[in-house]
Amino acid sequence: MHCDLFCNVIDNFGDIGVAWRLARQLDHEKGWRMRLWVDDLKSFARIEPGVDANAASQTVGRVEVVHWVPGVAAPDAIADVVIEAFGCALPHHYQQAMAERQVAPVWINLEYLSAESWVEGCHALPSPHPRLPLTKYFFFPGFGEKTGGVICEAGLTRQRERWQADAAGQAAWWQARGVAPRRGAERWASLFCYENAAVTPWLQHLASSGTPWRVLVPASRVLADVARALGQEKLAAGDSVRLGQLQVDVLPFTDQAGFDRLLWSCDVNIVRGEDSFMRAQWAARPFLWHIYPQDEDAHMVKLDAFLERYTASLDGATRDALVTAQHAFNRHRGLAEHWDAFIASTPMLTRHGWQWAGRQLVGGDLATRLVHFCENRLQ
Ligand code: TRH
Repeated sequence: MHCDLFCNVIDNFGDIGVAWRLARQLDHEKGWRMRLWVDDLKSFARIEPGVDANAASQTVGRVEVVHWVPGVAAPDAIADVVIEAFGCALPHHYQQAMAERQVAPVWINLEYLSAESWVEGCHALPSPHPRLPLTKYFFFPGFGEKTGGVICEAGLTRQRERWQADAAGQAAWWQARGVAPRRGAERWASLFCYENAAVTPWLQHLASSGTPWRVLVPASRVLADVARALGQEKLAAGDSVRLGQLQVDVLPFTDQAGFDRLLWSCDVNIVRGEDSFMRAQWAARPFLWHIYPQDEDAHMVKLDAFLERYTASLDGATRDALVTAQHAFNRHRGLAEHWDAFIASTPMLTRHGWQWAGRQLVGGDLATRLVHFCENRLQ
């Protein structure tokens, strides 16, 4: 099966993060020949060091990666399956060539992940082209068997369990990256979120708390809020600063496997967007999600839809602690005040995280559901 996957990077790393993860999985696990068209190779190279940001065409792993200049670069051959990630528009001449192909390709629009219930009614709906004999299908990632599912590589749980059981291996891995080993009862948190005014008082709260905390921060948009808490003018990758009970280590960006290891190493993870949000769930540890902000607070509806599902089987006190902390963080105020209650509920949330992660793959992961869907259409 040949597949062209198109990705237009709107901002940050989530668009390419999801597209790259899916391209690799379809290649490695499903045996598809993947060609990934990306309009922003610089962002891609930040999360995949094997990418040459200046190459018009290259092979990374076994995936063919093409620098897509919309309106200029046009695919020469039409694949069996054509995926446009997040509604990026396909070139008109490519659509024309799709229509002229002897067997029309399966055309998929891969949508953003949402836990909202309407997703079940919209997943897999066809949309006939207004002029050409082509049909595009909306493929909605989601939670539940009537959606497109969520991205998860085969064997990920085993890899995570091996990592989390190997304290010496973890210490060696971190030491090789200049991060000192865990000190006694020290707890670790990762912080990968957008700018957020709740971060500065929260870090100051950790600095004066009864527990030693290490916060590991990939060098990203939140750094100014972190620097403010520590009384620093600026922070950069490699910096390590102490304030009372708190030590903050600023990390360089790594590839996606390295990012997983960060999440697997921490007691609590703070993540954002779409892909790191899912990776925190696969880490099976308590997490806070800084959801991508949208106009008119539309993101708060999405946040609540997720929290409703995620907390459905939790007891009232644990649910309240989690939901209150999530709301405070996403409203950019009050995380410091609600942090201790959230942390007190982490033993329950850790157990819950394990069960939740296991349940999300009933009905298959996203790549498996996508392959079945495309194969059925092609028959
Ligand atoms: O970067 P994000 O905020 O991305 C997105 C985009 O903004 C997108 O337009 C928006 O619609 C979406 O959010 C909701 O967050 P996300 O999705 O978590 O993507 C981050 C990616 O970066 C993820 O694949 C993990 C990866 N990553 C690394 O590979 N190495 C690193 O060191 C870090 C910190 C992240």
